[in-house]
Amino acid sequence: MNKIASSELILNPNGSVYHLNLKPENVAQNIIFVGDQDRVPKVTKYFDSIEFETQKREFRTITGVYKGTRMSVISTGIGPDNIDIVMNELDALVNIDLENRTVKKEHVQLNIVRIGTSGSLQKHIPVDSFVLAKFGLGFDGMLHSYDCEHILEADFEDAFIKHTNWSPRKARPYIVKNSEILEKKLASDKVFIGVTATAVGFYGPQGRVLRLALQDPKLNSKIDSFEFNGIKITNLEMETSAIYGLSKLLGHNACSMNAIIANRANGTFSENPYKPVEELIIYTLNKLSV
Ligand code: R1P
Repeated sequence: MNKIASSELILNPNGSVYHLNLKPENVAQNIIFVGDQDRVPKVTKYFDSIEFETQKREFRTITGVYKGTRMSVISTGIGPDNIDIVMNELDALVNIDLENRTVKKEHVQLNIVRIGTSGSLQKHIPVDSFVLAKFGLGFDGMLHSYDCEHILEADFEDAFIKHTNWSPRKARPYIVKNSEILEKKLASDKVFIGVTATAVGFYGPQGRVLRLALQDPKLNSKIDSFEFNGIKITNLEMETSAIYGLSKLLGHNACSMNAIIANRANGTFSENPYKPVEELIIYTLNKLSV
């Protein structure tokens, strides 16, 4: 078996993985990702018991038990570049023997659910509602660093590229499906099911203009009007496509839930953005523990 060099899989002196600061025994099989490190205790305050807590940079983890289910809540910070770190290190914790630096024979499959915040792109999806992503649509290009074509929805991508006249100077948009098992657990009539687009920045990459002109000022309205087999793009944030792509490649289940705090189509922002996030936390925890 090939050993993974210490320059490739970096461990801290106590044997924990480099950025997440975690050892294998510190993580549960059920994982909740949040963006904001301060959102981690907002989830775990509902836990019956807490067994472990750590933080390094923006990566904060609390592991405990909610209604009999062991869960780890991990903050990913902002953006797909961070997701690359979190997903690879998390997978290493369960699927690589860190002492021998070899891939384990038995594959462990994680269940990963994001509880995030996002902007709606459709007028009919209002602020304070929830969106579950059936697909992640990545504008970030991160996934293209991996051998990934076999997991992508090529026809869907081609139609999107054609509809938006996507600039070849930007990374090719990629589309990855969620885990149907997790979607079944998390869906209800309280949740819009849609396509979550993931941008690689907050301002220009999401069509926001402060002082800089955009490469394509009409991009957001082209995204709004795009439809493929009756499916529309519902919302925009900065992590879902990267989570879906790496989860699929690494053999994990993933589903992304977002509280809509802004509506980009009608220019509204939630009067109290903490409220839908709190409600989404409670909703998701209860669905996951059934
Ligand atoms: C931008 O403000 C951040 O908020 C959204 C975006 O995806 C990005 O991470 O999600 P979180 O609230 O989960 O961080």
